[in-house]
Parts: sequence; C-alpha cells; structure tokens
Amino acid sequence: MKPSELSKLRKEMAKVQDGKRYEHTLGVAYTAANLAACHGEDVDRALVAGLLHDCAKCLSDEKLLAICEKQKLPVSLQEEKKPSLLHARVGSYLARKEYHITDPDILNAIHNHTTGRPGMSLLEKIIFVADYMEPGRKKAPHLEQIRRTAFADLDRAMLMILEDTLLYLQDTGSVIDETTRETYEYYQNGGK
Ligand code: DGI
Ligand code: FE
Ligand code: FE
Repeated sequence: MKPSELSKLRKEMAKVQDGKRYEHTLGVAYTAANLAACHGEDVDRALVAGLLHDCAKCLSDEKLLAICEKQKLPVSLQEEKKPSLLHARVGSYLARKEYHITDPDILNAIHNHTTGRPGMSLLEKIIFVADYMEPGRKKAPHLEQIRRTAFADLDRAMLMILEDTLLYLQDTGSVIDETTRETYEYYQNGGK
C-alpha cells in the first residue's frame, strides 16, 4: 500500500464524515495499526480497514435501507428495527464499490465491526477491538483494563467488550442483534 493511497482514503473519509466521526476514524486506524504490529497482522491492512470501517456511518437510516434494497443486501428483523446497524454491511459494500478494496479480509472486518461474528479473523478482531478502545472513546466502562488486555490477549479483550456491550444494550432496552449474542457465546466458550 502506497502512502499516497492511504492519504487518499483519509481525505475521502474527511469528506463523508463530520469532524467528530473523522477523529474517531483516525483513532481506530492508528489503534488498529498498533494492535496489528503487536499481534502480527499487516499494519497497512489494519490502517485501511480502520479508515474505512465507518465509511457508511454518516448515511441516514433511509439511505442505508435504500442501498440495501437496491443492491439486494440482506436486512434482518433487528436491522429493520434499528437500521443504523446496517452501516457495517453497507460500509463493506461501499468499500468495495466506491473505494475499490478487494481484500476479502478487509471487507469482512468492515462488515463485522459492530456485532462481531463467531470465528473472526485476526484483522476482524483488531478492528472490532480498536473501534471500542480508540483514544477518543471516553465513556465505556473498563476502558483502561480493556486497552491493556487488548495487547496481551485479544480474545479476552473481545469477550470483555462483548460482555459490556450486551449489558449496556440490555440496560438501555436496545434492539440486540442475534449475531452480537452469538459472538459473545462463541468467545465465552474460548473461541470454539
Ligand atoms: O459506529 P461506531 O459508533 O463507531 O461503533 P459500532 O459500529 O460498534 O456501533 C455503535 C453501537 O452499536 C454501539 O453503541 C454498540 C452497538 N451495538 C453493537 N451490537 C449491537 C449494537 N446496538 C444494537 N442496538 N444492537 C446490537 O446488537
Ligand atoms: Fe461503526
Ligand atoms: Fe467506529
């Protein structure tokens, strides 16, 4: 990956995201790059996936649903109730169509960054964890512990994040995607 390609993606994200979201995007990209260096993943792939993971985040619910309909992307019952969950799947679609990403692992990392999935690849886990712990995130519980754990034991960090996310969603009475639950159960069983 040439530095100019990364710089181009950064500029594209600055165009489609508001200031706060763009700050988050950079935080995720750089956190993912550090996790990649630590865990033996390619740093450039982590940067690209981090930069693009929320490329569809600033689209309205209507627009997300319209893209899914037009492109025949599946929409679950939970996603119908909470279309913002679709920013991950639509983001993966846009990464391929608009930003010309062909690496399936990068596309999967974008697709699965919100709910996770059982049996995630190293890159998918890195993006999932980086999304939660980047320096701009301030409010989540156990952040310090999760940030430390992420460099020592990525699967353990996954479990901590999934547990806190599910508790938060339960407490706030939010729609819970089936995949989020399945991912939690999978990592609770030691990733098997
Ligand atoms: O896009 P971000 O804000 O950076 O982060 P994200 O893609 O993880 O999505 C944001 C929210 O998604 C976060 O508050 C946790 C939440 N989330 C994860 N799984 C589920 C979920 N929200 C709902 N309603 N249901 C889920 O299953
Ligand atoms: Fe997101
Ligand atoms: Fe994000």
